[in-house]
Amino acid sequence: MPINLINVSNRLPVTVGEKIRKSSGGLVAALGGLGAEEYQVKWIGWPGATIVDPVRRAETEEVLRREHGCIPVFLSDEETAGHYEGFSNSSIWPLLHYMLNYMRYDPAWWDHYRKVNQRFADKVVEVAQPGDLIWVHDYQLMLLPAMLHDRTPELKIGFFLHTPFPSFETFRCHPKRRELVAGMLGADLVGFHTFGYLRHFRSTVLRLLGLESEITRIRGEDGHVTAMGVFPIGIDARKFEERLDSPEFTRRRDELCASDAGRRVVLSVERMDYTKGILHRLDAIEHFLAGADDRDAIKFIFVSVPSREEVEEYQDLRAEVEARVGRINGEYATLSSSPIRFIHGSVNFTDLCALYASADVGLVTPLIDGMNLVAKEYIACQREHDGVLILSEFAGAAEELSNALLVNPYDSRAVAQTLVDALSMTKEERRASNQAMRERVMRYDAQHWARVFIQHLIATAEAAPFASDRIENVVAQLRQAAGKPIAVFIDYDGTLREIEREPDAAKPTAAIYALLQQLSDVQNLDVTIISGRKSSDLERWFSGMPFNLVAEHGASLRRRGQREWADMVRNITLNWKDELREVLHLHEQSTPGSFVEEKRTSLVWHYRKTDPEFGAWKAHQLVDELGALMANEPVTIRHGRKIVEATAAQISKGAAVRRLIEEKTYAVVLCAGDDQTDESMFEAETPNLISIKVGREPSRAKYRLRDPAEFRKFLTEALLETSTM
Ligand code: GDG
Repeated sequence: MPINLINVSNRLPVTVGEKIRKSSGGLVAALGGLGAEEYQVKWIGWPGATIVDPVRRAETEEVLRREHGCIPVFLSDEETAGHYEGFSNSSIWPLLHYMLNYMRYDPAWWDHYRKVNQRFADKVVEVAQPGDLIWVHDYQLMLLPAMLHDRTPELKIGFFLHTPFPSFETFRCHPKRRELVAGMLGADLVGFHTFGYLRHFRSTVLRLLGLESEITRIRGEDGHVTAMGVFPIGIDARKFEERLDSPEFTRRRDELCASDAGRRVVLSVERMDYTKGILHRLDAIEHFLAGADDRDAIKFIFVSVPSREEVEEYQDLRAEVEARVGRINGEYATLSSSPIRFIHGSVNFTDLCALYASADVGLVTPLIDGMNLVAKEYIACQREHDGVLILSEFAGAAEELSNALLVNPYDSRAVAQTLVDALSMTKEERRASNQAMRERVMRYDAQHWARVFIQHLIATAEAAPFASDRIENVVAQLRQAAGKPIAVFIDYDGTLREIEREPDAAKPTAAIYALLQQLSDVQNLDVTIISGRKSSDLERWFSGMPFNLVAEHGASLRRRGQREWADMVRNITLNWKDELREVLHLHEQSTPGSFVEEKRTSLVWHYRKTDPEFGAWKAHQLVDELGALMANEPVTIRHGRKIVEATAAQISKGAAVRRLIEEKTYAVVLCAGDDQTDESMFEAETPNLISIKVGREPSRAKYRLRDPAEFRKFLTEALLETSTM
């Protein structure tokens, strides 16, 4: 059975005009080459034209679906202006490329961006069937993964960013920085071209959202795991190879060689974009020409494909580039030639191959570039002629094409000198450096890239099942027990109440008090609030309630109706605390913002307010240190949410539950919790146990609810309603 893949990108791989035209490009090639027996690919995206008439829309939609496997998201002119030209290309594109001087922001663009992402989400939800894979592309759709995940958590969602991801210091400048990264985290897998971008993303997520991560995994507050990976995109190698074999290629290449006979040709191909370093390159060319003995011996060819012409910065760039080219040509032209042949337009694919193949030097000097396919394509076309690639070290491709002559594009004199060096390399030198690069470029092509990404997406952990579809079982079990004693153990933070950044802020809300009040009215229900908090917190919030209170993960108990707290475990050994306290205080001193909290049976080092990266690193260090130090002591060391906690090993919530349920015969024992410390409750060996995990982390619990809100709803429905029967 083929796997259904829904590919979601801003643009469909076709453009609707008078006729429907297929577009080419890396993505189309990558997915086109996947093989129909393996994958059934559908596309969702904007069709490239505004169609207002509903009849024409319906007709176009039908043709696109039937003949091209494409599902259009129709947008109005206003929407594309706000979403694409505005927010995508004038706000996030410069941000992601470190070009804050070009970054603009308009709240109306943001509204359009959100709305258009929402429109895409509607379409995906409408089209997707259970088991489909969803692959979302690029910076125009950064909110889409979270929108989809919130609506349909069982969908497998991949997100690939084709641009760089900048450092936190840059990313933090955007007014919607948090929303954008949170949007990406809705995906099950997020892919980047290089490890550098992945590293920046992790550090940004940590600093903006406070979420610590492993190198390839981030777990959100709700337990959802986003895997991350490095997937350098490749070119459509087969298409290049085939064209290089064709007679029309040979003819065009020979024509080009003949027209520039006696000259060395230096080629640059790119979209007209300020990230591509065109003006800096013109500086380098001026330096080169100023020092050149024979200006007729060299020709620079620029293919500058018109791009984003609605955006002001692009219009300005074009004007400036054209003026500079004019000036250089005026200054350095001879009677027989002028140095730069500038094409503001695109060339057909055969001509592109012929240009690549005949150019002595490929001069690819973006100031920054996610990958840069032109560099790889130039190498692919060096099958017979051994040209030299000069490549910016700031292109993602530089990591793979390390045999190229790597340059800093901002250093125009050095680029000019590298050009001199390139032109004086021997054939053997050129061959030797190109061979390994060409093998790599041809092997790790676009299809390989897509296949690897999809395999990783399939391999991401299965989405955890939710109890909501099995809740009837619990309700039925409770119904059967109606009238008989039921024990209910409820963890507080993250289970009954949402987690807050500041623990003191997580006070019970009026709705929670109302719910607890209702629970306390239910006959035969023994409720215990069981928490890692200190007894004083529990007393402050729940002293008026007819519940048992268990504090410090099961260390002490205040029975319903009593005022005194009692130890739940006899003979707790606590003499390890002195040594441990000292270590924690040393850590507190060396980690600004951290502090030590002392509970009766445990010690906790909190690092929520530290520099997040430094704090996380120190926490790992502390866990290792304490593990070694306390190896022979009855102490459990736990790395929790922004805390490292050492607790007397005899104490656990599970032990507390066991003790309380021994005292009476219960028809049902219901335990609910959200974190690692609650797992011991789920192991209680009682045949009538109902264990409920709140959140998405792996758990031994039999049932699962998404978040505290869902848990409260469950309590209302399951306990209150069954009790009134
Ligand atoms: C983004 C990221 C990342 C160009 N001129 C002609 C022409 N082209 C084709 C090239 C190449 C493509 O356009 C340009 O791709 P790049 O990768 O160089 O750059 P972006 O357009 O900025 O792409 C980039 C990429 O996404 C993929 O993830 O590498 O970093 O910015 O394929 O061949 N094709 C034809 N005539 C032209 O005149 N036929």
